[in-house]
Order: sequence, then C-alpha cells, then structure tokens
Amino acid sequence: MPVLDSVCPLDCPDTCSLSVTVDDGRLTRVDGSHRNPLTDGFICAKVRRYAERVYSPLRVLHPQRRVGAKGEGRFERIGWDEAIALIAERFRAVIAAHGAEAILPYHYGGSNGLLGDNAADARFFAHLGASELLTSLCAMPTGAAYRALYGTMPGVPPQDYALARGIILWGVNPSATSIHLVPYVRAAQVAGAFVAVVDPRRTPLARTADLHLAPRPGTDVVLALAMIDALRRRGVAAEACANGLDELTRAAAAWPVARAAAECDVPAADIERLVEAYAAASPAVVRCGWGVERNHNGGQAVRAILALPAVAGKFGVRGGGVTMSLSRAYPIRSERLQRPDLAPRPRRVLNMVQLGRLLTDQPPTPPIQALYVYNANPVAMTPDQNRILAGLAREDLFTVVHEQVMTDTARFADVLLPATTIFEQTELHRSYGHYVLQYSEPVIAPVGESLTNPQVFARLGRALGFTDPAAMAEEEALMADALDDQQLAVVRRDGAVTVRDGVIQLGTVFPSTASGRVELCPPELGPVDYRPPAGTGLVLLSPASDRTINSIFGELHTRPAVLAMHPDDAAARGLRDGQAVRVFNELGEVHVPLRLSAELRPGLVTLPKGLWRSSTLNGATSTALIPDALTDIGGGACFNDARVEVAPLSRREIKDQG
Ligand SMILES: Nc1nc2c(c(=O)[nH]1)N[C@H]1C(S)=C(S)[C@@H](COP(=O)(O)OP(=O)(O)OC[C@H]3O[C@@H](n4cnc5c(=O)[nH]c(N)nc54)[C@H](O)[C@@H]3O)O[C@H]1N2
Ligand SMILES: Nc1nc2c(c(=O)[nH]1)N[C@H]1C(S)=C(S)[C@@H](COP(=O)(O)OP(=O)(O)OC[C@H]3O[C@@H](n4cnc5c(=O)[nH]c(N)nc54)[C@H](O)[C@@H]3O)O[C@H]1N2
Ligand code: SF4
Ligand SMILES: [Mo]
Repeated sequence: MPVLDSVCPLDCPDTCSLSVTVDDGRLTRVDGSHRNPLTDGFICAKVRRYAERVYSPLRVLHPQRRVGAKGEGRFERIGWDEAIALIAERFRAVIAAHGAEAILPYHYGGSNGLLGDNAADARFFAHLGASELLTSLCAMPTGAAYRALYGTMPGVPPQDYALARGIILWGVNPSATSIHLVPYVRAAQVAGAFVAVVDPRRTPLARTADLHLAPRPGTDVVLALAMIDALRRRGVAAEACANGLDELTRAAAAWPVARAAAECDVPAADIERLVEAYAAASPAVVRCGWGVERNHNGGQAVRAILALPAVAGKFGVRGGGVTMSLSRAYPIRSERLQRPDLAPRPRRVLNMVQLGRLLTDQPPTPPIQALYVYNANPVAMTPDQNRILAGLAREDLFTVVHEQVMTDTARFADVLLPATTIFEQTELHRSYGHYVLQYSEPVIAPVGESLTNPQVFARLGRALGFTDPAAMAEEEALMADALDDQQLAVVRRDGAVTVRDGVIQLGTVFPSTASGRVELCPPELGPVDYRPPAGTGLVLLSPASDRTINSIFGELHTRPAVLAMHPDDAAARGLRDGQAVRVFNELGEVHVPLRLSAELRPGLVTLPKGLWRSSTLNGATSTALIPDALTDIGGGACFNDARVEVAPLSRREIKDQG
C-alpha cells in the first residue's frame, strides 16, 4: 500500500508533516512523518481520525441548491455549471441593484495553506470590487501589538525552549493547542528551568509548573505592568536598543505589586517570585498565547507582556526573548500573491466579528445582499450566534457556502459547493509555530465533485466575464507568485525546508520597525491603558479543546459538551455535578450538563470552543453568549469577556428537548 507525504493544514501552530496510507485510491491511515524536524513523526489524536472526516456521511459531495427553508438543510443536487451560473446571475443582479460592495466574502482561513486563502479568493473579490473582510476572529490584537513593538522580527522557535532557564507560558495551553512545544518545556524543566504559567485555569502545564498565577481574566495588563515596575525598581538593565522605556516605566509605576495583586486577585508574593525568577534566569523566554487577547483589555495586555524581555534585558542569547506568531517571518511575496492592485477602486472593510449585526439590525450602506462563505464556519465560531442565525435566515440574502462537510453554517446556504480537503489538493504551508515551509500534493482524487478554492474562483471569474488571467489564477500560477523560483523548486523537491535557523533575537535577527529598535510605546497602540472588567455574573471562557480544532472534527463528537464550574460557585447556586443547566445572559442561552472542576478559579465557567450545535441540549453554543464587542487594539473578538448566569434546567425543559 502506498505511503505518501502530506501536511496538516489545520489552524494549529505545529503544521505537522504527515505520512498517509492510501489503499486502492482510498485514504486509510493518517500518521506523522519525519519531514518536519519539529513534529518528527508524532501527531495529535484528532488528525489520526482525519479519514473519518474525508469520508464522513456529512461530506458535501456535489453542488446543491436549497429546496427547503433557510437553515433547514434540504438541498437538491445540481451540476457545477448550473451552480456557477446561478451564483454569477445573482451576483450580477446584486451588483446592478446595490453595487459590488453589497457582496461580502466571509472567510478566516486558519485551516488553509497559502494557496487556499487570501490568494485566488483575494484576487477574485478585489477584481469584483466586493467588500473586504477584516479577518479579525483571532490574532488581531496579538499581531498588532507584536508588529508595533518588533515588526516582523522572528520569535524564539519551540526547539530553543529546551535551552531556556526560565519560561513563562502566558495565556497559552500547549498541552492542547501546540503539543510539540511541550517536550521542549519538559526538557528545560529537567535541566532545572523555572516554569511559570499565567492562566485563570489550572492547565496541564500549570499543574507541573514551579509557579501558577491565576489572575482574574482581563487583568493581565496590570500583572505585566507590575512586573515591569518591579523589574525597574530592582534596577534590572533593559535592552539598550528600546525606545519608549521611560514612558512605559511611568505607566507601570501606577501598579506597584501590592495594588496589582489586589486587582488581579493573585498573591503579591507570587508576583514577587515571578519577577525574581524571571530576572535571574538566562536564557528566559515568554510564550504569549491567544487566550489573553480575547477581552476588552486584550491588546494592552499583550503589548505589556511582549515588552517584558526588552525591559528585563532578555534578548541576545539563544532561547531568550519572546514567541508570538511566527508566520510573518516567512519569505512570502504577499502582494504578488494577493494582488490588491486588481481592485478597480478602494473598497470598504467590514469586521468579521460583527457579522450578526451587519446582516441584521445595523446594516452597512449598501446592505449585504450576497454572502460567500468559505474557509469559515460563522454559526459555530463567530460571536453573537443568535444574530448570525437571524441574518442567515433573511429571505433577501443570497448565501453561497463552499464547504467540506455539512456544517451548521452550510445548512443555511442557498447554493452549497463541495470543497476538497488537503488530501485532494496542492498546497504550500507556512506555520505560525515554527520555521518549516512545506509543500503537499494530492494523495487521493477529489472526493465527490469537490473543487479547490482557486478552481471555483476561476470558474466564477469566467462566468462573470473576467478577462485578466491574474484574477482567475489557479494553484501553479499562485505558487509561482508566492515564492521565488529557487525557493519554490527546493520546497517542491524536498517537501519541507527550514527558512530560519539560529534565531537569536537582537543577536541574529532584529526588529523591523521604522526605527530598527524595539518600540515599547509606539503611537499606533495608544497610551498604556487598563479598563477594569465590568459586568456581573460568572466570566465565561471558551478555550480550545483537544477534541476539535476550531469547529473541525466537532462532527465526530456526539456526546453533549459540558459546562465546567468551580464547586464553590455550584454550591452557591445549589447545583450538582452532572445535572443539566441553563447558561444564559441577555444574548442567549445554552443548555448543557454541568461538570464541577477545581481546576478553574471561582467566578469562572468554561464551555469548549468550536462546538457544533448538535453538541448541546438546545442547539446553541458558547458563541450564543458572546457579545460582538471589539478588543481595545486590532478590532478583535472578545470571546473570553462574556458574563453569564447558570441555573438548573427544569424537568420540563429537559423533557421538551428530548
Ligand atoms: N487542539 C486544538 N489546538 C488548537 C486549536 C483548537 O481549537 N484545538 N486552535 C488553534 C488556534 S486557532 C489558536 S488561535 C491557538 C490558540 O492557542 P491558545 O492560546 O493556547 O488557546 P486558548 O485556549 O485560546 O487560550 C489559552 C489559555 O488562555 C487562558 N485565558 C483565557 N482568558 C485569559 C486571560 O484573561 N488571561 C490569561 N492569562 N489567560 C487567559 C485560557 O484559560 C486558556 O487556557 O490554538 C490552536 N491550536
Ligand atoms: N467561543 C469561541 N469561539 C471562537 C474562539 C474562542 O476562543 N472561543 N476563537 C476563535 C479562533 S482562535 C479562531 S482561529 C476562529 C476560527 O473560526 P473559523 O475559521 O470560522 O473556524 P473553523 O472551524 O476552522 O472553520 C473553517 C471551515 O473551513 C472549512 N474548510 C477547510 N478547508 C477548506 C477549503 O480548502 N475550502 C473551503 N471552501 N473550506 C474549507 C472547514 O471545513 C471548516 O468548516 O474561531 C474563533 N471562535
Ligand atoms: S492539528 Fe496540530 S498537532 Fe495535530 S496534526 Fe495538525 S499540526 Fe499536528
Ligand atoms: Mo485562532
């Protein structure tokens, strides 16, 4: 049986190289390979089950047209030509009546390689003159803060964590979200490194860390400023090549340790210990995750956390410094790939976080009349689920969904198109957690009549009368634009190539800010700011789980999800472990069984990110409770800023839900 190479495209920092078995044209096994030296043969349990998704009974096999009510999920099979003609006809009508900006592409693309998102699609919608989407569901605040402080300076790669003598894991849970970092953290620990975890939950690494700080969610900026103040008071030498140190120091002076401890609700002695250990350790590295950014102080928190290594003088040694996303450190020719110049005129930009309000009570002008969803599952993943459902139910909205499986969003399509999986297409892969550029080819024929994203946009372009070949480019042409010839040849030959080696921040790599220095108080981030968390009730977090990656593989889990709650909070409400509860606020309600967990701070509850509607008792998931408010920096989503109450579900309600 042939064993072939592939690459995991999912929205995970690890981007593992895969070794897949194909039996008589059918994918039978997915395992790790050694091509990518970081992931080196081991992969997560989720992706071992990938074949179940490829051949899922939910797989979208053919183009289809809606025959039932919106959202009902009843479709009839049509041919590709008919589907493309239908879409072109409706797009033409929308353009004639409202202008091309009444068409909104909706995509995130976390689980896509370089060719599947923000490539052919970007060209197509630019040329059409459609609205542009701010892809802000994730990593906007962290990205904006990192860019402002450091530009595109490469971060510390996972392997170098083994060299560190001090590691701070801040709002990140690698045991679920980037499993290949964990062995390097463990190796450092064995060699005597001090490991601290800052997370309101006791994550697996928090359990074995030297120190676990569990701040009140949304107060991290205060904690980081207190560390900065304490480091300055100790006279720790900051990096010489940093601008804005005085301004940052002045802002931090408002947060002496005792005051910060009260605000964050952590012991002052723990902050002192963290400062002492961090100041003493070399190399010392901070891994900032994405949990921190998802609240109204998220951007400010990240900017303060990212400043720590500059304030404490931690650069200049291998394994010392900071890691955020690493994806900007790749030599990709983004403009050539995306071709923004194909747009006939400047286009408005709409924020994807606010899809619900944009489709319903706060429409832009012109209103959105056509929505093209690909590489995204907004019913499951975007804040304010109920408003999104109301928007998708609009009779006057024309919705196209290009999907691999019948997601909760796909059910609302007027025209549903079948998409290939990674095993059926050619892709180039960068990563946001390491520096290995990879290439993969199809290992099986397209399942059903599925097509890749570039293939569909090329067909649509032709149907709409496009004449510029650049606006209808498919994989080969896109690849040639994305990379220079030599790089492309090497990665196609070898499958994997390390694009950065020997990263030493401020040693071999440097900030690419305008000044070439670290900018601790760049004007684009505004003044250092903190707004105390407001609102009453329990804070709802919806962290990543090890069972799904965003909503992908959610279809494989049919048991109901649970709400986790601290035993004290349950006792205060007279709730018992295992009982069905109603989690609610002014936006909606979710019915799930309760699980008591001492791993959470009191005052917190959690629901997993990425649930399908079938995973709860009432068909609503965490996003039904999450407001579409924007973060302080970057216009990101406040997933971890919802306030909820929890009450028992009455017998009658349970019965009604079968
Ligand atoms: N298995 C799996 N892996 C994934 C994903 C997945 O869905 N499943 N998703 C992928 C994607 S898209 C991303 S962006 C990354 C995310 O990777 P991570 O950032 O590791 O994941 P999160 O679960 O969003 O957040 C991490 C931690 O932040 C904590 N947290 C929440 N609020 C706060 C706060 O205010 N302060 C602090 N200090 N901590 C807080 C949460 O308790 C959580 O443990 O993971 C990727 N990897
Ligand atoms: N409650 C809560 N929600 C969250 C978060 C949270 O912390 N809490 N965090 C969020 C984060 S970190 C992120 S990154 C976003 C992710 O939000 P989304 O990107 O909307 O989530 P995914 O589940 O990854 O959806 C991607 C979809 O694209 C489809 N797809 C994959 N490849 C292709 C392809 O080649 N072509 C086409 N046409 N389709 C394809 C997949 O089948 C999948 O259904 O969600 C955010 N949502
Ligand atoms: S989801 Fe992450 S850990 Fe799992 S196979 Fe893909 S890249 Fe590797
Ligand atoms: Mo994400």
